[in-house]
Amino acid sequence: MSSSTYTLAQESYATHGVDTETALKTLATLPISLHCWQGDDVGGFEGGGALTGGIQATGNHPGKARTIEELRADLDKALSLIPGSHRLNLHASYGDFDGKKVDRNEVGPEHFQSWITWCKERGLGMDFNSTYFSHDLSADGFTLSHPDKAVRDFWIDHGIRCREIGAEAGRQLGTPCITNVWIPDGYKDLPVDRKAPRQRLEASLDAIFAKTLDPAHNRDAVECKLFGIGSEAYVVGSHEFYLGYAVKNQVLLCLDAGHFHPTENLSDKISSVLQFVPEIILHVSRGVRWDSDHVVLLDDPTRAIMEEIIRGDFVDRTHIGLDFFDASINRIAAWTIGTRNAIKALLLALLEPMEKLRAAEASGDLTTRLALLEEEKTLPFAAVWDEYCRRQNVPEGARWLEEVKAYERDVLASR
Ligand code: RNT
Ligand code: ZN
Repeated sequence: MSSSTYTLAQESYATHGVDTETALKTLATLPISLHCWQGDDVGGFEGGGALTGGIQATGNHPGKARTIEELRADLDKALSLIPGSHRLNLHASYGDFDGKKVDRNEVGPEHFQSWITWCKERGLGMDFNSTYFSHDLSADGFTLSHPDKAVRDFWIDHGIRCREIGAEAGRQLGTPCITNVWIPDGYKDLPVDRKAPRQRLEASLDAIFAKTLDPAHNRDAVECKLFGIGSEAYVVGSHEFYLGYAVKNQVLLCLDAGHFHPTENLSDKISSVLQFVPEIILHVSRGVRWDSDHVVLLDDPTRAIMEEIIRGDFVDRTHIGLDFFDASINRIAAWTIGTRNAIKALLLALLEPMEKLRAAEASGDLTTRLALLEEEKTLPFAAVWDEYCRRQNVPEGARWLEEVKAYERDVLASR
């Protein structure tokens, strides 16, 4: 769509009291943390085996990144199609290990220096995740809550080292690294002792977080979950567990859109949680019947999440990350579709006629509130989105797809 179409759209929004220029300016300041693991089906570079921990990347689309160079090239391609300045979200299993065996309790900033430099060259911030799955010592389904102290200690060491990596990345990049803890711990079938693993998990987390790090460099997050494949009956790190832990210790809570009962919405949780924890991180994702990590759509749940962040003025306390992994389609397209959709949802939220909506609600005019919420859905959003893409020098509309197809032909096909 042309710039003159944008001018018409601008006028149309203005009649609703919305300034599209302000929306575009704000949008450009909101980073999304792109998860490295969409690029290789959560494989990582340890040369290891299968993905475990109750998460699954299904599909077999050709061209999966097999090396750090390939993953970086693919990320560069995706980033060139996504408007705005963003962040890279790394997992500890994605270190630059140079073909050597580096166990999880041995990872350090040196294994991530080339990633930090890569981010710096591109003006990206970095976020980090400790990797508590796809490992011999997580094979029986327990890590930080394991009954065997030796196993727990191994994973505690991993957690401590990951925070140090995060802090070093944050220091060098000049923006805090959010280091997230998600563990797969749980039982497929009914436990008789739900208490002891949770007590052990709390003690393990306390040990990991014992050292105070500068929040300008590293901030800690814990990710709650309802169930996983193989942990249907009991998840040690449940919602209540981590909410309690985050409130008590004032660490960040990570809310993943696929981690709740299918009839629950993440969006409703944001304002409750932020009343009691300092900040949150989001894993914007899409569960289809289960925590299936489908590519993010521009759907109502995603829109509602972004609306909450904007309406609640939570931008400064919310770190938006993505968490999906689809191996059945072009992986770069998956990144591009999901990230562009998250950004579109943010833009839609920024384009709401908030003054009018607030006034209607405050005066008890709930008729007007509903009417305006429905009317905003058919405002000329596409023209504003295309204008944003143009200003950010990325393809408008579906033109990015041609570039992905060309990359598939020229690069991915020969892998
Ligand atoms: C698993 C969690 C977790 C993982 C990533 C790979 O259910 O959502 O965030 O998806 O760490
Ligand atoms: Zn997640």
